[in-house]
Formats: sequence, C-alpha cells, structure tokens
Amino acid sequence: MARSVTFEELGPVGLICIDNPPVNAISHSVRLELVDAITRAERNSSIKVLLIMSSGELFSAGADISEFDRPEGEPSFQQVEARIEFCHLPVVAAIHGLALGGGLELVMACHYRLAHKNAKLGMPEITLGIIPGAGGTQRLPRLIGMRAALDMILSGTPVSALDAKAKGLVDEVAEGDLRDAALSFCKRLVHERLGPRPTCDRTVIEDLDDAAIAAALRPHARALKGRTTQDLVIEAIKASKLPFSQGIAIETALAQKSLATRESLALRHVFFAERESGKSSGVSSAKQAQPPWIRRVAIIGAGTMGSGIAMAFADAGLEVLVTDNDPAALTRSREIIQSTYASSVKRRRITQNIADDRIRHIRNSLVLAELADADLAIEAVFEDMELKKDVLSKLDSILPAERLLATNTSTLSVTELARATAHPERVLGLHFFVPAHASKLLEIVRTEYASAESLSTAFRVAKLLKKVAVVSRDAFGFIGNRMMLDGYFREAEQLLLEGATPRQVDTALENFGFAMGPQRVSDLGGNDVGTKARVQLFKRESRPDPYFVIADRLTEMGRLGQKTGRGFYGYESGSRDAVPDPEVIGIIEKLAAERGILRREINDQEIVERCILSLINVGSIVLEKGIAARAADIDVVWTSGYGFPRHLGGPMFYADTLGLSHVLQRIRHYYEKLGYYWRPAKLIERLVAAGSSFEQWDRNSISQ
Ligand code: T1G
Repeated sequence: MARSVTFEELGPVGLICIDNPPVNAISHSVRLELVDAITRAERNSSIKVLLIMSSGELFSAGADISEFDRPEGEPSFQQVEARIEFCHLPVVAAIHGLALGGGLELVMACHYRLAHKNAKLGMPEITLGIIPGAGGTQRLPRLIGMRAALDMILSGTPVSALDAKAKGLVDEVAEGDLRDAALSFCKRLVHERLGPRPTCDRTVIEDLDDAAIAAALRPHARALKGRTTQDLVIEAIKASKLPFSQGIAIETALAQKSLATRESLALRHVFFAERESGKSSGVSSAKQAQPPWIRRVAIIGAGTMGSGIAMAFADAGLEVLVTDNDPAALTRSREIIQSTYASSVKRRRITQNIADDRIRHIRNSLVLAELADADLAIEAVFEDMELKKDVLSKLDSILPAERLLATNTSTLSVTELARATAHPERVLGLHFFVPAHASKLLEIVRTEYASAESLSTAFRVAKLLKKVAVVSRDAFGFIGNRMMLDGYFREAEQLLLEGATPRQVDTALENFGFAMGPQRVSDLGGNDVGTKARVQLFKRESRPDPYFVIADRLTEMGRLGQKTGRGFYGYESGSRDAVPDPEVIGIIEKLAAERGILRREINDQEIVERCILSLINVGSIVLEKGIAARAADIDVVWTSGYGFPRHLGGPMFYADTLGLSHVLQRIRHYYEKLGYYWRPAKLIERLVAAGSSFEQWDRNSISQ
C-alpha cells in the first residue's frame, strides 16, 4: 500500500512529506507514518533539523472527517504532537495552500513555522459543529493571544500568511519557492544552533473577561444564531490560562462533547451531502474534471438574473458576453453590475482593481450572432415559453452542436424548451438563485434527453463558480420551488388566513433558524415575481384555492414588496426594515371571510411545526417521484439555497432528528384537520412501517 508520509535525508535536514490525496487529511495512517518518520530522524545522528511539508494543492485540510464516527486510534493527534513538541531536534513546518483544523494544529506543535505568501491558515471546526480537538484551543492562544485565537476559531475563516505573521502564528513568509526557503531556514537554524521551542511551554498572559467575549461573539452573531458550539470554544480557550496538561485535558473532554452534538452531526451531514450531491448524477468526479474547458460564456437577457449570472462568471475569471435586443436593458445591466461591484469594494470584500478587472470581463452586445464562439450559452430572458423557445432555437443554429445550451427558467418545462431545438441532448436547466453571483446553490435540471456530456459540463460550471450543484428531474417547480410553493410558503399563507400575522410567522421561523421568514422573503423578491411564476407553473399543474391568494391580492393591489415600499409589510423609503401594516391584516381578514375561514389565536410552536412538516411532506413526494435522487440532495438545496438552518441539517435530516413516526403522526393530525394537501407522502408511511429513515433510504438507493 502506498505510503502517505515520505522521509528524505537532505544533508542535516530530515524532510517529512505528507502525501495523502486529495486534501492531505491527517488520517490514522498519516499519524502512524508521521511518528515512524520522526523516530527514524531521531535515530539518525546526521539529521540536525526536521522539516514537515506536504505535496499536492495544500498543506492539509485537517483531521480526516470520515474517521470521526470511529475511535481515534493510536497514535492520537496529541501523541503525534507530543512527539514533535518534545523532539530533541528543532521541527519546522512549511505551509502552502491551506493549513486547516488539525493540519494547523500539527503545525502549531512544531517549533518554527513558515508559510508561502499565498498560503491561508484557519480553524474551520466550528463550521462542522465541533471545537478544535488537537491542541488548537491551547496552543493558538499561546502563539497569538486569547482574543485573536477566539476570533479565528469563532469565524472559522482562514487568515492570510501575512496576517498570520503579523499575529505571531508564523515566523516567516516565503515569497518564492517554498521548499528552497524552508531548507535555507532550516540550515540557518542549524548554523545559529537554534533548538526546539515547545509551544506548550509558552504562557498566556492575556485575560478574557465577559466584555471581551461578548465583543468577540458580536461579529458572528448571525452565523452562530441558534448554535451552541461557541460556548464550548469559549470554555476551552479560557482553559488555556491553565498549565498545558490541564488545559489540553479540558479541551479533549469538550471536543468529545461537541462531536456528539446533533448540531455537529447535522453540519457534518451537510458537509458531505454537498460533496456527494454531484455523484448521484452518475457523472464521476473524474469526468467532471475533464476538458472541454469553459472560457467564454454568453448570457442572453440583461435583466436582474442575467446580470447576476454574468457577475458570477466574471468572478470566476471567465469572459462573458451579455446580449439583449433592448439597448436600455443593457445599460441598466451595466449599472447594476457596476453598483454591485462598487458596494463590494466599499465593504472591502474586493479591491478596486479586482472590481475593474471583473467589469472588463463582461461585454455587452445587441447582436446575438456575436456569441458564436461561446463555450456555453445561458438564456435568462423573461419567463415566457414562446420567447424562450425562440431564443433557444436561435442559439441552436448559432452554436456548434457540442456546446451546452442552458435555460435559467424556474417555472417552465425544460423538456418542452429542449424539444424546440435540433439537439435536445445538449439542453439543460441551470437554475440560479437570487442573488445569482452570491447564492451558493445551482439546481441542474435534467430532461429525458440530456446527455452525460451536458451533465458533466454543468457540474464543471458549478465547480468553476464555486457553487453547490444538485440535479433535479424536470418537473413542476423542480426540487426547491416545489417544496417552497406546495409546502413551506403555502402553509405560511394558510396560517395567515387562520389568524397569524406576517410578523408572527416570520419571527417564529427566524427564531427556528431561517435567515429570513417567508413573507419578508416574498417582499424582497417581489410578490409579483411569485404571482407571475405561479401563472406559468399552473400551465403544468394547477392547485385549488386557497393557494397564495394573499400574495396574489397584494400583487393586484400593487403591493409588490420592498421595490414599491409596500407588500406584506410597509417599508420607509430607502429602508429595508419591515414595518407591520394594519391594511394587510384587513386584506387577509377579508380573504379569510370570503372562504369561511374562522380566524383564531395561533402560537409560534404550531406555526413552526406546520411550516416545517409541510416542507418535509412535500420533500418526501419530491423523493418518491424521483425529482430529487437523494434526501441529502434536498437538504443541500434547502440549506444552500433557501436559508434552512445548516445546524439542523436540512429538512429531511431534521425529520430523522424528530423521528419519522412522530413526523407521520403529526402530518396525519393536520391531514384530518386541514384536508387533502396534508395527505401523508407514501414514502414517509413506507419508511415508518419499515422502522427506517431518510438517511437509510439514501443509503439503500445508493447501494442499488
Ligand atoms: N477529511 C476527509 N475528507 C475531506 C476533508 C477532511 N478534512 N476535507 C475534504 N475532504 C474530501 C472531500 O469530501 C472531497 O472528497 C475531497 O476531499 C475534495 O474536497 C482535530 C477535528 C479543503 C477547502 O473543516 O473545507 O481537523 O467528494 O470537494 O472544493 O481539531 O474540502 O472527492 O470524495 O471540498 O477543493 C477541519 C474541510 C477538519 C476542512 C478543499 N477541516 N475541507 O475544497 O475540495 S476537523 C475542515 C474543506 C479537524 C481537529 C479537527 C475543503 C477544502 P470527494 P472538496 P475543494
């Protein structure tokens, strides 16, 4: 079996190289071989210094997450780190790419640290619902101070090599070849007779009072809403004031505790679900990495979505051509793009140079034929079947047959659109979410005609754009919108008719963990957009009344949402703060009376239960109809595209958390109370009868 750690003698330097593709995860076998290499070096009198580096794209992505569900196995991280820290030779780490989690903890146990100028160093454990468990909460404060350590661990975001140097986390930043720089650094150590300097021997001078903790938590309040891991992080960091052996024992206990939380199981579920989502398409990750390369992209339609999609591709460094037959639309698109980049520069997310460069990557044209050399074309024109068919058939005649043609429709039949071309096998839905340049999700809508080449190109597009891709079969509303319309949003409207207020519904679901409640989302996107989309969708399948009667009435009355200053709420000009508007309650009361619905007091628990259970029930229908291939895909769609709280794992994982028999019992309760649209999905009934779960269902469907 190939070794995952190599050892090389380079004069006085013993070079230990971690080689465990794809991300040099510090697995059990890596730890075993690291200790072997250190032992060999210690026994070799010509070796005066040890250098630890890695091969491949990055230093290390940390501990092997796939090993978390089994006992750690010896040597443990701490045993390896103790061998490094108490080695009689000075040990140097040289970092390139990324050093994350356990990878950085290993580096902190070394006596000296170099980083290439483009390297990044981070502790992302909190994104997995765990605390650093390999000494990070004890050594990081010793190197950079308690406050800075708390910031790094609470944010989970890597810092640059220069920042790390400024904080005292690395000793030197290498401009050129890292290996050369590291070897000369080692030789300098030998020449200057500089020996080991165990990090654990350092003491933490700083204190961390409640004010400092509150200040450290403030910037992460939104990201950590409803979470608990941060409390364990703070407790562990505080323990760094103690002698190292005591602090590390406390960290170990807290790390074990964090690993067992439902929050961590949920976040790890989402981590792997996002990486697995591509695989259920049947297109191997190897195929997804093959050419043809995509360099030039054409966007047809310069509206809000077209402009956002153009920015997404420009952000990825591609050449973008935006075409539209309306010069005014192209001008507006340019303005949207320039103002969006300007606000990113203002918020210091990018520099002016980067903004200018990205704007230069986007060209406008009124001439459709100009896109003939595009590697990919995406139509984002108005949601009208005949208009889109016309655009796609024109593209079909302009672009070579092997190029992918995509539609950004969110409501229309992609199959019917594909049939409007001579090459339906190269037509797919690439469903972007608002804002297209920032939303992480890309729903790939496949038709019965779509070829494997087209699918793998779509996955490559997602990888290029750093988006999470999920495949949906072409059906009413695809995965996300189907569940939003037939489940979550529909139930929110029903609750309004029965007596809840928009503010009450939104607050209850925001307290549950959604970034924004359904009525505020509707006002943000525009109630008219929803109304128009439903008109299109109803051409595929209709839905009996009441079905979004409130939103449609608001649209009729011109209460379109933030863009008109009135929607489900009122908005002061220039403000996005949603202000309850008694007129809306009047509208709702009238619609309820017209339908003989008696209004009553409704508590938050019922609001959350009904909205989430309806989401789960419709999600099960989406699964049993094969619109989504896996329950985990649905979790990815809802956590990365619709704001479902990641720390609850997504609606289907959450259903397993509640227990499917309880879920079914409650759905049946609402079916008796509210009628047909609460009919329990057959899949849930089957799983409950079998004592099974969505997780089990996924495992079975993969093994088939
Ligand atoms: N363990 C196991 N597998 C991992 C992994 C890890 N840490 N990181 C990535 N993979 C797999 C991933 O599943 C995928 O597999 C392949 O590598 C490529 O990943 C003790 C306890 C490094 C930025 O949280 O953020 O250390 O799908 O598609 O987009 O205190 O992966 O090909 O089969 O994501 O280039 C802390 C997690 C661990 C970092 C690369 N570390 N990884 O992104 O590739 S906890 C993290 C990432 C820890 C200590 C604690 C990203 C990446 P497959 P990819 P990418």
